[in-house]
Amino acid sequence: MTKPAIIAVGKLHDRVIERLEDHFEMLRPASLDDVSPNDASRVEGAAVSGGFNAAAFQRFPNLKILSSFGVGYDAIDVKTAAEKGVVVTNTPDVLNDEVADTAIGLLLNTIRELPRAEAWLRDGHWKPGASYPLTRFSLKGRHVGLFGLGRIGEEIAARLEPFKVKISYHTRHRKDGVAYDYYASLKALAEAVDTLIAIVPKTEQTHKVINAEILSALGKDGILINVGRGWSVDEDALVAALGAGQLGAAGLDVFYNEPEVPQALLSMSNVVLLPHVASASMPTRRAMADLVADNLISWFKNGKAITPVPETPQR
Ligand code: A2R
Repeated sequence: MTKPAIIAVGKLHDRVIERLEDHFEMLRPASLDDVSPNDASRVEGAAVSGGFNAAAFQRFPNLKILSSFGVGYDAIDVKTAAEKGVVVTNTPDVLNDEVADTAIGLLLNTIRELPRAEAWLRDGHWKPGASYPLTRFSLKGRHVGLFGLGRIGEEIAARLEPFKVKISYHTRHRKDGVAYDYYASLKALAEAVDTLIAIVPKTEQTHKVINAEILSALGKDGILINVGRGWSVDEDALVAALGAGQLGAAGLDVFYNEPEVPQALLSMSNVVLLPHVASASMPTRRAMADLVADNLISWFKNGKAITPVPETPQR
C-alpha cells in the first residue's frame, strides 16, 4: 500500500521527521517553490513550524490536515484552511508547565534583578566591602494580574499562589470555579494591580492592547511580564513608559518583530529580555514534536486528530 505523502515545512524538530518517516512518504523541500505540481497534488498532510499562508494552502489541492508546532497558530491562515476543509492542529497543554515555570522565573528575574546581579559578579565587582545594590522591587505583597487565564495562565496562577501574592485576571469571559477577582476590562485590571503577566494569543483583538494607557495604569512601581506574543504590546509606548519612569520594569520573552529587539530596550537596565525561550527545553520541545507527529498519525489511522484548533474541522 502506498503511504500518504506529507510535506515538512519550516525548521522542524528532528523528532517530528523521525516519527513521521515510519508512517508516511516525507517530502522535505527547501522551499515550497521547489515542490512540483505533481508532488503538490499528492500531498495530503503537512507538518509545519512557522507560517502557512493562503497562497501555500492553494498550492496543495488535496491537503487534508496541517499539524503545526507550537500552541499559538497565528501564523497559519486558519480561515483559508476552514474554507478548504483542512483540519489544523496545534500543540497545547504539553508546554503549559514549561511556559508557566519560565514566566515565574522571568517575573523573579525582573523584580529581583538576578541576571544583572550575576553579571555584576562575573564582571568582578564583588570585592570586600562591595555589595550589589538593594533591588528597588520585591515580589512580596504584590497584586498580580493575569491577562489571559487559559491553559498556561492557570498554571502561572497556580505557581503564584505559594508566593502569597494577590491574584486577579482579565479574560473576555469570566471563568467558572475560579476564585481570583475578575475584571471585565484590561484597563480595570491594570488599574487594580501592580504587576501584569500577559499570556494571550495573537488575534485581531489583542493587537497592541498593552498600550500607554495600560502601562500608566500599572504605575511607576508597575511590572509588565509578557510570555504570550509581542503583538499584544505597543513597544514604543513601553519604551517611553520605562524611560520616563512611568512603569517600573518589564520582563519580555516575546517581541513585536522577532528576532528584532528595540535598541532602546537593549540599553535599559530595568528590563529582562529573553529570546522567546518559554517552552524551549529539550523535554518540552520533544513532547511538542511528538504531538505534531501523533496528530498526523492519528488522523490518517483513525480519522481523528488529537488537538484540532477550534476554527477548522474537528476531524
Ligand atoms: O477571552 P477568553 O475568555 O477566551 O480567555 C482567553 C484569553 N483571551 C483574551 N482575554 C482578553 N481579551 C482577549 N481579546 C482575549 N483573547 C483570548 O487568553 C484565555 O483565557 C487565554 C488563552 O488561553 P488558551 O487558548 O488556553 O491558550 P494557552 O494555551 O494558555 O496559550 C496562550 C498563548 C498562545 O496562543 C501563544 O500565543 C502563547 O500563549 O504561547
